[in-house]
Amino acid sequence: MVESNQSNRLITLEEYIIQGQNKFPGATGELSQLLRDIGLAAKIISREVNKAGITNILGEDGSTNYHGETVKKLDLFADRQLISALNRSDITCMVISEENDDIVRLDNKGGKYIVYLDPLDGSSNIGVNVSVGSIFSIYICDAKEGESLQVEHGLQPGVRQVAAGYALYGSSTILVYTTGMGVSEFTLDPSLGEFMLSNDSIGIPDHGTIYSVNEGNYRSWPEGLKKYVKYCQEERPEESRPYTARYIGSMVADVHRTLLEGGIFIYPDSNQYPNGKLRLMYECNPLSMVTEQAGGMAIDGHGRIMEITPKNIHQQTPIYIGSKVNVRKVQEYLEAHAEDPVKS
Ligand code: FBP
Repeated sequence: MVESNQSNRLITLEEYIIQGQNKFPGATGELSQLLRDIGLAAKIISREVNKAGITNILGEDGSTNYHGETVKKLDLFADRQLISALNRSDITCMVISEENDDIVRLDNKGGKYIVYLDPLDGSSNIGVNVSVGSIFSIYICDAKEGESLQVEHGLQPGVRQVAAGYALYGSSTILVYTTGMGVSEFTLDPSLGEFMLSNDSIGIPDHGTIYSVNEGNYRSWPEGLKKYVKYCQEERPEESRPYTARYIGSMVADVHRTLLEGGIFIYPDSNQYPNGKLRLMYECNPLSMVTEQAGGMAIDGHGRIMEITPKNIHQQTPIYIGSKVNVRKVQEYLEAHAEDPVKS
């Protein structure tokens, strides 16, 4: 918990955003407003998630998304809440969301920002009361005055994000974001309905003893990854090995734990997912920006996630994200065994 050093009282998200804005005399306040809009939507989604078992919002909607995955009712509820919150203030011109095959042009044609959304990450965990989250990634729209908005305006590499973050609906609801100057965390106080600053500078340990990957796909992993997981499991007490395995199955929750405790989260390419499962623009880029801003690393097995030039708004990528020492180690194994055929 972080108290304001003047009055040792808790700081709200609103106050913190305005304090941040005041550091930049030229700031227009638009990005601040956008972060507030997302904060409001996260509160509404949190309220629904917390009582999902007693309202008719669990279960499937009957439709499928761009990836052929069954869409949950809560996915669509979260999508609607976030898009309507972003439509409230005329600063966002376009939204790209996991739940919409195509770009969503908002009423604010002249809006300055493009927002990518994974409205509810970890859908497979919704019905079993395990943490889920909402992920966002914000870019400047470089469309010229009067130019009609196209997909291409959204196809910007992760390094061009101006802000990114997530809400995590777990034992408590938190909002974590970066605008490129470190990572801040806010915890929702339901009694006040306010996000209060709980950590104003998240820093990931350089090395961690937790590895997080769905070992169910082990047989068709790259050989280098198989060897890395064997390395994690070897008895070397002097090097704190074997590591511990943790896998929640909600990327937001697995990456948040990795930010706080160190280690690595991995979703590799495999026979089932030749390009990886997770989505570059609304899962991997935003969580990579947060992780890098916290002092960590995020690669696709070869290079930096945020330097990938996107070709499709829904494209997937393998991801290895977390503490620098752990990510560099797995990269060594992947490069050393890059030519090895997969022995499935
Ligand atoms: P969505 O729920 O937004 O589709 O996200 C995909 C996801 O649930 C990630 O949160 C998670 O890391 C991964 O898929 C789990 O996949 P698997 O069940 O194959 O391990």
